[in-house]
Parts: sequence; structure tokens; C-alpha cells
Amino acid sequence: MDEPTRCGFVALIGSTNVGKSTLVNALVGAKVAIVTPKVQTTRALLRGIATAGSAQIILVDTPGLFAPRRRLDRAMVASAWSGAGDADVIGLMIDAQHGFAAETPTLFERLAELQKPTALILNKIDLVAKPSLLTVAREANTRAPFAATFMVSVLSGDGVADLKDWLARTVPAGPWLYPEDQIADAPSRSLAAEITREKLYLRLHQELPYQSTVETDAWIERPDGSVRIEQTIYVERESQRKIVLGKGGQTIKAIGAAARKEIAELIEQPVHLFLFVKVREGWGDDPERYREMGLEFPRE
Ligand SMILES: Nc1nc2c(ncn2[C@@H]2O[C@H](COP(=O)(O)OP(=O)(O)OP(=O)(O)O)[C@@H](O)[C@H]2O)c(=O)[nH]1
Ligand SMILES: [Mg+2]
Repeated sequence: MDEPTRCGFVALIGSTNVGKSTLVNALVGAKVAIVTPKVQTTRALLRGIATAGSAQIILVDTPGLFAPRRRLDRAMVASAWSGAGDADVIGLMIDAQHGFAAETPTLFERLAELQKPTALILNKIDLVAKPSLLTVAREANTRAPFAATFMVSVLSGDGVADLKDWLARTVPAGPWLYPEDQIADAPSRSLAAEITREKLYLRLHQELPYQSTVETDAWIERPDGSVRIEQTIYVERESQRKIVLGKGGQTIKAIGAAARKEIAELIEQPVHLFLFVKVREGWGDDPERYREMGLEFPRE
């Protein structure tokens, strides 16, 4: 006898760099979200789709919650909360090393207002001693009524299966919303732009990653089964353009090679990737760039 199906949206929220995107990939079983050691990697909501038995778990990866300063920051934080507001279940993820260093009391107030089954997920337990873990878990549970607490290391896989089981049991009963083999809900051109942005984040430092954005401009299927993809990397200043290009074009070449390889794996087609770097001063205040990223443009 077939079990009745279940299906629902699970928003993963938490401070930046706690491992939300890493967890989405682990649950989906494929890389759909970009991950870097840098803070503020994820910029907009991304849906990754996992299945567990008769349940389809639609994971909503969100940008990290942090004190916003720029317009882009405000748009990112607003999008994270909108993801939580639309979800059936919420996972609040905490970096076990840092405890609640970055979380504000308002976070718990807002969570409580949402009134949704919420799991506390303490991640990176590979980096901390057990006693301090228990302290963090106990403290968290005094601040909010969590439906369940999980201590995981997404990197080693510890605890991830238990969490997945709980999510599968907690999403509401109902028909699956996506075909069985779909793993992400985003157009290939945005996933491809994200991959290039990841490579940029991995290679460039200080403010540069935060003052850049990547867009796919052209996607041309060729008769031989390959795809020609053209992307533009926008930066704020000429000096940044020079850094992205690197000496003799070395940096952009390395970024392009790494991105090309991964995009080809994702779409399972040979890829010809062409990257252009353009200076667009003030792109962080240009509504069009937000639309491309899938973010609401904050008025101020
Ligand atoms: N040691 C350890 N590192 C982890 C674990 N999970 C994730 N990381 C690392 O933490 C860093 C941040 O991971 P992300 O998944 O990008 O974090 P995020 O919460 O999505 O970050 P933002 O998108 O910036 O908000 C990466 O370098 C990951 O490899 C873990 O269980 N243990
Ligand atoms: Mg992320």
C-alpha cells in the first residue's frame, strides 16, 4: 500500500555563514546552492528539492540575517524573512561555534510571530566540544519554543539523516508540487550566473565580491549539442575591473575555467563560456540588477 504523500516548504534561516546553503545541497543530494567560506554568499531565495520516502521537501535557501547597511543588504535580509513567512516549516540554523553571538532578540520575536513548526539546527558540531553544544541548545530553547533540536555537522554528514526524517514527517500531507527528478526551482541561466559568482567569491577578496554581480546575457544552444553562454560581471570601479581581469587576464581566465566546468556538469552539456567585465558605478542602486537577482528593490 502506498503511503499518502506529503509536501511542503522548509525555509532555512539564520546568520550568514552558518551553513544554510551547504545543508540545502546535502539534503537535495546535489549542488544547487553556492557555498563559500565568505559571509553573505547567498543573495536571493533559492528552492532546492529533496525527497524522502513519500515526502517531497522543498528547501528554501535564504540570504543570511545580518545588520543591513547597504540597499543590497536590506533587500537580502527582507528576502530571507519573506522566505520564512511563506514556508510551512522553518529551520533556524546556528553556528555551534559562535552560539548566539550574532542573533538578536528580535530574531526570536519575529520567529515566534510566524507561529510555524520550527527546528533548531546547531551546525558545525565537528568544531565544538559537546558540553558547550548542550549549553547553546538549552539557552536557545529558553528563548523560543522549538519543535525539535538537531545537532549536526553538514560537512561530515553527522545528524543530517535524522533532520531529514523529521522534515519529511513535519511537512503537510498533500501532493508533490514538482516532478520527481527536479532538484531546483530556478532557471539554468540564474544557476549558471550563481556558479560564476561563487568562483569570483572564492578568488577575490575584501570588498570586491560584495561590489560585484553576475548576469547571464545569452544562452545559445548549438547544433552540436553544446551551449554558448555569455555572462557579464558588473563591478563598481575601473580598479576593480582590473583586479577581476588579473595580470594578462589570468584571474578571469581561472574564474571562467572553474565556472565552465561546473556549469557543464550541472546542465550535462558541453559549455563555451564567455565572461565580460563591465564597470557599472552604482549598480547597487539600480532596480534592474535586483530584478535579475530575484530581489525586491528596496525604495530606500
Ligand atoms: N566545519 C564545518 N564547516 C561547515 C559545515 N557546514 C558548512 N560549513 C562551511 O561553512 C561555510 C559557509 O557555508 P554556507 O553554506 O555558504 O553558509 P550560509 O549559511 O549559506 O551563508 P550565507 O549564504 O553567506 O548566509 C562554508 O565554508 C562551508 O563549507 C560543518 O558542518 N562544519
Ligand atoms: Mg548561503
